[in-house]
Amino acid sequence: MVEGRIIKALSGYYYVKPHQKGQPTIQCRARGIFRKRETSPLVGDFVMVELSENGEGTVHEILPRTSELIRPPIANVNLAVLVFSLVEPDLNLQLLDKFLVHVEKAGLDAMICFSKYDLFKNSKDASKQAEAINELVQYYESIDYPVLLTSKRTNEGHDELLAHMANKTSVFSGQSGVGKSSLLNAIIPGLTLETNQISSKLGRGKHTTRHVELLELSNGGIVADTPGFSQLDFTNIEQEDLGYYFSEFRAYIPDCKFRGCLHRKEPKCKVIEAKNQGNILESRYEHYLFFLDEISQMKRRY
Ligand SMILES: Nc1nc2c(ncn2[C@@H]2O[C@H](COP(=O)(O)OP(=O)(O)OP(=O)(O)O)[C@@H](O)[C@H]2O)c(=O)[nH]1
Ligand SMILES: [Mg+2]
Ligand SMILES: [Zn+2]
Repeated sequence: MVEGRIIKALSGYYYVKPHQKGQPTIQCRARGIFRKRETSPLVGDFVMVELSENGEGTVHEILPRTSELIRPPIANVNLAVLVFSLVEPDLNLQLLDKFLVHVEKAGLDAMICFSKYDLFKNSKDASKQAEAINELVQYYESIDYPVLLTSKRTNEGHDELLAHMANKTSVFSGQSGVGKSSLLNAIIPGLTLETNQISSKLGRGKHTTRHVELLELSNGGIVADTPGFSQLDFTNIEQEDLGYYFSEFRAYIPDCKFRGCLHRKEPKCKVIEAKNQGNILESRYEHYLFFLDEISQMKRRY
């Protein structure tokens, strides 16, 4: 048996890089038993591989995971880098807050890259919006999510981004077309991931990246490029728990008058008070209410 890490999954094959230096990557199938147990190997998994005579292998065992994300599908990452473009496609704060809920639930650290900063600065209402963007950066930083303004053109934010990813496994996630692969190409010398213009008619990306793949950084970090997506649901989150995944709500929740307070209209709700006093960002609170409804509607459907 060879021990290694799945660095790529594509068309039913898993590509395993052995831990032992200098050994070539092994193309593997998974054992049928995984399907029956309803777990399947994920990129990022540490696995035991059985070699067959033709040089291919079989993923025999998945070693215990330290973390796991369903979207994008990946295991054993420490840091989620949420890439959200300021323009083209337009900044989608609701999706950003949704990602953050999932990342909190999975117990990962998160940071935010507001990408295409060069395009934003050249856009016609940049001066009008600069203040709003600045406030967003400060707010998310204040709740412990580092924020960078990045551009593949000007290299802004690249050194800081690399520093955050040193000696960790990170995953780039965000909608199609926000520039995940472009940013990776810009920060990793020699890398040529495929990228594609966004559709001018629809204003969104064309789902260029189709698989998850781990890439090595020269600072001991490993980073995954992933396919963009915009659908993300809450199948595994209860209404009562949602507030805890909004990290800045946590400090207020124990002081709400009612146990099980959903911070909707309840009297003496400390979360609502904090929002009214300007300590919780209005858009974060609105997204919280929106997600609460989404969860209750999903429950009714099942
Ligand atoms: N001006 C400018 N264009 C950018 C920047 N980053 C990405 N782009 C462009 O945006 C388009 C989409 O970039 P991709 O890197 O393919 O986006 P992606 O997030 O990997 O998209 P998927 O693989 O579909 O999820 C390409 O045409 C890029 O050249 C940037 O910082 N500035
Ligand atoms: Mg891509
Ligand atoms: Zn409350």
